[in-house]
Amino acid sequence: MVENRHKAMGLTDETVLEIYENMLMSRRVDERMWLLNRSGKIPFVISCQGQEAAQAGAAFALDRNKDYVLPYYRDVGVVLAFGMTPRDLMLSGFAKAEDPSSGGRQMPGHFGQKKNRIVTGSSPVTTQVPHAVGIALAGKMQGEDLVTFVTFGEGSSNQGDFHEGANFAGVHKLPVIFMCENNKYAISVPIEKQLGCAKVSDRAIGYGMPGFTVDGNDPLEVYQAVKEAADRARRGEGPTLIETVSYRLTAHSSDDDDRTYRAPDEVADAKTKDPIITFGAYLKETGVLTDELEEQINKKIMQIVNEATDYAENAPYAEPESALRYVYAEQEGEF
Ligand SMILES: Cc1ncc(C[n+]2csc(CCOP(=O)(O)OP(=O)(O)O)c2C)c(N)n1
Ligand SMILES: [Mg+2]
Repeated sequence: MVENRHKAMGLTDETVLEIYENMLMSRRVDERMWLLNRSGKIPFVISCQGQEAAQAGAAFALDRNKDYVLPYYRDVGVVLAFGMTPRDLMLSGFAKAEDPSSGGRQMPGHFGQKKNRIVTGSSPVTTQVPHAVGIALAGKMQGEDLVTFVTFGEGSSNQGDFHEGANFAGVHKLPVIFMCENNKYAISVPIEKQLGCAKVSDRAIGYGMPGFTVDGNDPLEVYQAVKEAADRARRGEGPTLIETVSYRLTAHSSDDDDRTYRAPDEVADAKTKDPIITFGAYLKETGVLTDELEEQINKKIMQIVNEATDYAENAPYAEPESALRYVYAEQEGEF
């Protein structure tokens, strides 16, 4: 038996199993999207594969009934944990009218769902960062108990939006958690050519906030860091920058061929640290997961993914006449 780390952190067996299920659901939805793309059924995929542990660990450390999330395009695990369903994600993949993010108007990965406080984002990377800071400012001014959680890639942490948002949050001690999902690439550009500093988290000191780099393949380590950041934010002590280090296991998107810029050995090596495998092994070693339970969970997840796929594939597209809806103001009652 290995050391039971989750118990020491105050997490129950049920919670860590939920975290694992979230990771597995994210992976299976993503894998299905690739199959659908390669068989010509959906136009585009941008993957969460390799980042599920960071996403699940973080989301479970937040208050999923109160906090606001401003995810970026790979955050399948975050949005699932905040209440988006596999069916919702598939509706977006197929660009159907019922897609909660945009009614089939935006590319997949532009998650938005008002009822779950998932705030929609734009395609220019990092624009969600100042939005998260603004929501935190509004919450503070209105005396609301909320934290905003915003994610972005390490390449995107070079955009001005990150620096302006981080500085403003630092000055005003706003309840924001900045989480950089460092997957070592920005499309074809490797980490060594992206940053002048050693770690993304080194930037925190410049904005007057604590910065931490954690193992993005370990959901428990991420959980701990985000929990402490959320507690700090709720105490009025301001923002935190967390960098989760993992590896992008797929090409950048379904329109990219990563064989042109990285060696197959590098990807194969990263797959040995795949968080789905390593966290599954941890749960087995601590006696939380058995072979039978694993089989049951897999079966349940595949059934949900199959149902979501069928539903979305058969769902109607938006009416062409509705194309300008949400672009121009409409008469009251028209929506
Ligand atoms: C402002 C802006 N510049 C460029 C792009 C094109 N683009 C989309 S994703 C991406 C790479 C982002 O890399 P990173 O932030 O590391 O995120 P990752 O995709 O690796 O998760 C780029 C350059 C964009 N969408 N917006
Ligand atoms: Mg990246």
